Amino acid sequence: MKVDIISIFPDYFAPLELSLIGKARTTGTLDLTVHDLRTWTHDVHRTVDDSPYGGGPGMVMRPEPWGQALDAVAAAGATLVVPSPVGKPFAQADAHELAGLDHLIFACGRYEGIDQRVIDDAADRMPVREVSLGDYVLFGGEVAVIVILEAVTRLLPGVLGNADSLTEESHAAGLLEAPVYTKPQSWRGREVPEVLRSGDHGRIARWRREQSLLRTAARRPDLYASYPPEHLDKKDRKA
Ligand code: 6GU
Repeated sequence: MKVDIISIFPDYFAPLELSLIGKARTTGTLDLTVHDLRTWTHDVHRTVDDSPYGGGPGMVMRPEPWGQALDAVAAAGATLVVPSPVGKPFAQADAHELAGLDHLIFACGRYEGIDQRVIDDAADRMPVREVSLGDYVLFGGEVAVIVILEAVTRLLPGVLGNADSLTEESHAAGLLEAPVYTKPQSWRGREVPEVLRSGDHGRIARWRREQSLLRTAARRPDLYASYPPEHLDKKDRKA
């Protein structure tokens, strides 16, 4: 997958050299380029912002550098992703959709956002997705891009060593995971649940399923309520 990120803070993306995203880049699974938006400014101050039409606080990103940046980076088949608190909430289903695309361009807004005409103009040429991470406001899209890229990269073929991880995840889709434990068996007087040490794979699967349902009902009543009833089996209802 090809990814281009455009930002006025390219240094924000240093962590994308690390860990599994770094490895995906080394192996060629992820072809990632970070661009400095100021490359496409032409004044001595390399200005990217100006005051908003209509008045109000803060500054708005000017359209000219963004237009040139997107002209330079966009190729046929690219999808533009614009992180923004006014976007559609980003969820695992969106991560799966993005992971199926060949070329993503991330446009990182700062200040009060990017001049709307940039998004409208891009939408004439390519699919555009404005996405939000949740109901709070960040300084800019940079951290959101790191979050989205992490969610997408782990879904690319070959990135997760253990293919079972994704299979299990899709089986548990829409529910929170059960608690997990490792050695030692006893720690600060707390024991690992007996069932997990039983070696009885049927019992273990049933216990995890029950814990998932209990956790989801208690912590995420919204998710629990929208869980498709046909995904509940007879044993779930008993539990
Ligand atoms: Cl994606 N961007 C910004 N700037 N703020 C946010 C956000 C994104 N999601 C929640 N708040």
